[in-house]
Amino acid sequence: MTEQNELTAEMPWIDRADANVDAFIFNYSKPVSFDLSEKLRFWSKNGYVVFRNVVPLDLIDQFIAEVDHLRENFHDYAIPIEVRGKQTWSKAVSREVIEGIGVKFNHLHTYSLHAAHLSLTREVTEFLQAVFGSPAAPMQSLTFWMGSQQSTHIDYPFVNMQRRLAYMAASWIPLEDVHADAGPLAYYPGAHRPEVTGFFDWGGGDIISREKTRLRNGREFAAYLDDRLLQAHVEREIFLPKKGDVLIWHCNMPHTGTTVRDDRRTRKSYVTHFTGLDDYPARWIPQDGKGSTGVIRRHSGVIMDFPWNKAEGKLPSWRDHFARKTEGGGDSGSAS
Ligand SMILES: O=C(O)CCC(=O)C(=O)O
Repeated sequence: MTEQNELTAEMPWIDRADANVDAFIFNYSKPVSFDLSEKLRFWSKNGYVVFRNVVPLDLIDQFIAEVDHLRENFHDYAIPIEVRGKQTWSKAVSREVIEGIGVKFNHLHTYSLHAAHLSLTREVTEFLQAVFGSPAAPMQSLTFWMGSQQSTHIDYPFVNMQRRLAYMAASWIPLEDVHADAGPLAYYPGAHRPEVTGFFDWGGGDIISREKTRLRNGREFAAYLDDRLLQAHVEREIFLPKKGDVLIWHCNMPHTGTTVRDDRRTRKSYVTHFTGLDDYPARWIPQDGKGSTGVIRRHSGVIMDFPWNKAEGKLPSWRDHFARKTEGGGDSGSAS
């Protein structure tokens, strides 16, 4: 069981009551390509930051082309997908499901080199390294074609493999300009503070949603959060980004996929859930010293392929990249 104090006892420095951004900046020596002081202050106050026009558009187009290929040939790949909250595999579903609402491709950062590079967007890895105190290390990713319409939630009850629970954050990258009728994401500025959200009890005082032991469900969680947000008078902000922008949110930031008012409109987007390398789940670290089918380092972040993934299941960009590395006599397990 995980109690409230496990979230609050070991928080990243910026979340602690004594956080001193000036002192941090004075002592910080890693390269940063933006005004880190301004972003850290904004993060501390609001629980999110946005970088505009930083994600290379050609990288997004390459990723979209690869997801198009996957959507066309989904039966050829055993890629994990989630359909309206249920985990399954691309091999196991029909075309109607793949093209419908409420579908997420999971973990494409370990199947597609383009996805991996999106996860390791420079501004994101630089910012998160400053927050976590160790290199940004993706643990999960989600790829959406349509608006998710997910009810209000916070990530850490579901994303809790990291060693210290509070060392988690997410990036959200639009793969196209987001239209107001396409079910944009919304979040609640300033609500990342535990005083605002409190702690939802999933059963017996546990703040984690565990499939086997939880006594409450996502609908109850959403109702709880909506009520807390109403009581605290926190208004939601609807995120209408342009392709090229990226949002990062705090592990305790409530967020929701708003209603899709026009289901002819796609809302292509790509989410990565991160921790810091110091908090990366130990059992996921490849034991052979090289990585099972690949390690990708870029812009100070690192992606380790899951030890259980199989090389045959990879999408073309990942396969080609690591094949080239092997042919070139380089390190087949590591790439930048
Ligand atoms: O993109 C969305 O609509 C929701 C994404 C989300 O809730 C998440 O990644 O935790």
